[in-house]
Amino acid sequence: MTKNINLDPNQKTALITGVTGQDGAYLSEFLLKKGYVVHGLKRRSSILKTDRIDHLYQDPHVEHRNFFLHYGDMTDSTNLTRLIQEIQPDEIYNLAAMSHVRVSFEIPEYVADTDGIGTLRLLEAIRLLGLEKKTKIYQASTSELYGKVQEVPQTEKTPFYPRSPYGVAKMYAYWITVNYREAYGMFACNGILFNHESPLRGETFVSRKITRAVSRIALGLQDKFYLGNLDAKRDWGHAKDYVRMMWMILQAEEAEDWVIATGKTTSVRDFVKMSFAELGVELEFKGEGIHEKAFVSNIDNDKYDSVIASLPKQSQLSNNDNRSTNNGGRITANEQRLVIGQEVLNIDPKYFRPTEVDLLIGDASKAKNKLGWVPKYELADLVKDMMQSDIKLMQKEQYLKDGGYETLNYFE
Ligand code: NDP
Ligand code: GDR
Repeated sequence: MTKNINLDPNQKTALITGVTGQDGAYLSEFLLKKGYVVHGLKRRSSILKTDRIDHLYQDPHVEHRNFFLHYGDMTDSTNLTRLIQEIQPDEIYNLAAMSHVRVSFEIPEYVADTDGIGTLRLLEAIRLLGLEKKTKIYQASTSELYGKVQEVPQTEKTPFYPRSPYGVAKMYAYWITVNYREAYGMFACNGILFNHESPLRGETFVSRKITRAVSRIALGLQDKFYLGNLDAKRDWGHAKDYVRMMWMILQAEEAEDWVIATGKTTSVRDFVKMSFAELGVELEFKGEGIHEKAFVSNIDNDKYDSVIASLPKQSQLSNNDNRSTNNGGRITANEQRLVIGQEVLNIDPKYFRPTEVDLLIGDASKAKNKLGWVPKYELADLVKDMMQSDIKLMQKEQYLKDGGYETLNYFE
């Protein structure tokens, strides 16, 4: 039995599934600042995977806590029902999901169970426990529902055409949420959120994959990197803006479904260019299709130096780094800098998807007019935030290497 629940009857209580994910971490911070008691559902894993929320962690032996973690899984209805019974939440934010679109083609049945039926399990638990009038629920719906888009831009009324097992599972979750609202009068809402990123974004989503790789290349830790479809266009926002909207959706007068988007779309290729531009580096793209490559075409040395100013003086090359040096395998800060003509990006078809979503751009007029949705971050701010964070992270890696410790990289 969980202790210290609802110490203050005026305090609101929230349950966040997917608390260890990007959005779960930002939402936890946001709700704690608002004075909520926050309960998070985390999966058992063989190593600790709580990096994103470690700064919020509270020692279970301390009294008067306001942040609790519980073991659980979206595939286990007895666990979900018991936790909801114990916690009696005012608000549930269902963020848990296998959220990687490409991976959903590999494990479609698991995705249907977690992302689709998992949502039903939560809704049923609320109903079985007689909490329909007490507990509001937010469902993390997605622009992937639009898939092969039937209209540009996409609104709450645009028909769905999902293009992946992930999108199809989320479509079930979307409609079962609407159905429970209509059938049982529950305050159940879908936030149809377009792509949102941050320094906490998972490393294998394209934005973070790019900012990590560009930072590593700039620091001489890696020569180049590989992507799939550079032509795909996404409506990218900052996760901090989007978790605020999740909360606002549950504070609205009526339970409804909402599109949350910036209304601007950008290609993956341009996201790459913007990330390099943060270092004062311009790229030229040559070739077509799987033969397309990107090369350094210009470097603004002042800008480059200002970003990389705190570089350590020397860095040791790893065994598989084939950049040439003239001092016996060690490179100086000067030699680490990128050179004009350097090939930094190739295409690897393994990152293509069997069915792709080519273009997403959302129209969030309803949220703007009725909820006062005003995002604080532009795409340029987002890219800057992510690049600054990843440069710092990779500098840590460089210090480790310089100290003689082994560092590994994953190319997913
Ligand atoms: P992440 O992938 O970063 O986080 C997903 C979370 O779900 C993690 O905490 C993960 O746990 C947890 N989880 C996965 N499977 C299960 C399971 N079977 N049982 C319990 N927990 C599980 O996603 P985001 O934070 O980016 O996204 C949050 C939600 O919003 C997701 O539902 C996603 O589909 C949706 N969404 C995201 C958008 C985006 O652009 N970020 C846009 C629109 C919708 P673990 O850490 O153990 O893996
Ligand atoms: P997405 O995000 O599929 O939109 O789903 P992702 O960043 O994975 O892909 C965006 C686009 O980039 C293209 N791409 C690559 N993608 C990845 N991951 N890796 C690559 O190497 C690569 N090269 C090109 C993709 O083909 C795609 O077109 C995200 C997730 O957060 C979902 O959970 C969420 O619902 C949607 O956003 C909205």
